Amino acid sequence: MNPSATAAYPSRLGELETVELVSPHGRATVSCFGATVVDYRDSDGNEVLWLSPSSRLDGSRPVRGGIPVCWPWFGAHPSDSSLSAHGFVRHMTWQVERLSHDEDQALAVFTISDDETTRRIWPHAFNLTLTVILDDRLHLELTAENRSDQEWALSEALHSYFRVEDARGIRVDGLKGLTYWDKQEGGTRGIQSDPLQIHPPIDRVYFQHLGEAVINGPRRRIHIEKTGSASTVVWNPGPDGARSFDDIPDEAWCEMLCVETGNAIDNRYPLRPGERHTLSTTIHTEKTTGNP
Ligand code: TA6
Repeated sequence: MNPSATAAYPSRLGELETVELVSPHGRATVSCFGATVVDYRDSDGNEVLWLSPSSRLDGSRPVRGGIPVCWPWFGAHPSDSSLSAHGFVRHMTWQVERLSHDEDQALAVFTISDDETTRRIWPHAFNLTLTVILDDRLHLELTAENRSDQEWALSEALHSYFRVEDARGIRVDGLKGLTYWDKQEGGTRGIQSDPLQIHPPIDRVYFQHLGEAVINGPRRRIHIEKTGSASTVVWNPGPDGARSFDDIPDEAWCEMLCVETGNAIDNRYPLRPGERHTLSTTIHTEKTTGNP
């Protein structure tokens, strides 16, 4: 257990500049490239997030793993297939605006706003802030501000990759009864009749999910709470899918599960000039004994 909290910058992971947050209950590392949390460990030093061993760590590509920020669109761009999936801010370097800590909590604020490069991709004035707070939990708050004179339609996600012992057969609680859009099944829709049991591959967007999701592992539960989010995305590429990603080792697919906090497809929402919206997630682990 760390004596007290600290927030240090810059440190490095590969070629990426990072911020190190330490609290008495754990530690977290955030890359300025993409404002991506690349590591989060609980008080016993156990990894909560999964980072691909073959992720690029040189800014040439978004980080594969951790919590990439998908904004201002989730998935494929709604009308322009030449634009990259999941928006552009995970491909860019954010500013470190503020670091602070007290006895128990460490905090870092990252910002990115429009410039010539972003306006070539997306012709709008905006400001985006990611606040990362580490105390006995990890909290992320993504606040978007519409600084333009037009209304936008937004979709987004905090695309969290969780480390699991084995994704096969793991149960995710909180999604029962919800309607989902199934990318794996060509965009068909279904209703989650029972608690979700993971049988990779899976790639679904659950709609109108406003509450907590819980990943039940053999030795721990991972709790994912949220606000400002109506969608939860569940993804694991499975063995065949993993082979199509050159930054995911062939056998690594079973040690990760994405349970993402966002607003996507049916939950896309308008942001009017001058308006702000905050999407947040809070993650903590709970040790369990015996069968999940
Ligand atoms: O969030 C799930 C998903 O949209 C999957 O369809 C899969 O493409 C994954 O994201 C990874 O996307 P990326 O653009 O990071 O390769």
